[in-house]
Amino acid sequence: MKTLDIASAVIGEGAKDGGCKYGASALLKSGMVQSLARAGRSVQTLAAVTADPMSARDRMDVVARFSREHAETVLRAVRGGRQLLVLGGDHSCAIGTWSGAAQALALKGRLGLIWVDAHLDAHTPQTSESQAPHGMPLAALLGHGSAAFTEIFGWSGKLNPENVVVIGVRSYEPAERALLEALGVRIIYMEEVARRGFAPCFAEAKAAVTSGCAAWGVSFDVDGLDPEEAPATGTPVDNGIPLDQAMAALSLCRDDPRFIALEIAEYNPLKDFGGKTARAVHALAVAGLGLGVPVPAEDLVS
Ligand code: HAR
Ligand code: MN
Ligand code: MN
Ligand code: MN
Repeated sequence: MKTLDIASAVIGEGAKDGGCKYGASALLKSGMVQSLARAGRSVQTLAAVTADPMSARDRMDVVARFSREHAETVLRAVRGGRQLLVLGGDHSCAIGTWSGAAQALALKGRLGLIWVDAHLDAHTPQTSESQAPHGMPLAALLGHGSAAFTEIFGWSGKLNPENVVVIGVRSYEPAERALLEALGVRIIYMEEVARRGFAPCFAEAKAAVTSGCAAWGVSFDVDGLDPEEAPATGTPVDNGIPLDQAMAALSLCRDDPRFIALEIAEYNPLKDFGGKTARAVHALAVAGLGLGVPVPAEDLVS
């Protein structure tokens, strides 16, 4: 079994409410390494990459600089043959995560990605009303938006539309839907998840993103989950994915040597009264990356 590296993406500057900046350190403090170790993984914690404070420069620049540095960390881990857990951070961290992963694969082949989220995250600076960078990472990875986001490592289009599936969506603006539809990205809206169950949708997504790809990963925005089970997130949206279904689905990542990284973003510990959402995040990580029987959320983190 590969060693598991944990990369801390210490960034909240991509969101209006910067509380996600403290997500990674809070998850480590609540025993993420121990949760994964108990699930049979040998874990190595990488030096955290931290975004510059906003006072220094403009929001887009902060995210661009952070993304380049975080992408290098991910590149080294994947090239070194390690599997990765990326702890956000607001979801703009995905720009660096998957740029680094795509660069690591380079000539080996394409990268597939399942994007679990209540949102589409497919804005460009031209279409975003909020101008919030965490609403832009998926567009950037597909080659659309600010060059500072799309051109990391000097090339654009880190993801191919046919190898991306977005699941759990229930809040978006028309322009981002139009972009993804024009590109042909498969979007599984929450109503379809509610009808079919999350695990069958995830299995379909896995088949799509792994076909013809050298490796694949999952970017999991905590707000994809139902806010009753995971309230501590920047922008909660009602009627989300049940935690038990998310755990069952993520266990489909296990034992696939091509599964290179799980990213969990948008956890805001400043809203996590009682640690309920931390428990949910631990459960997701163990479900996706652990060995043996998946551990119920209640048994993780005291
Ligand atoms: N679509 C909205 C915007 O662009 C909100 C998206 C950002 N929120 C997230 N991303 N949590 O998943 O402002
Ligand atoms: Mn998101
Ligand atoms: Mn979201
Ligand atoms: Mn509900």
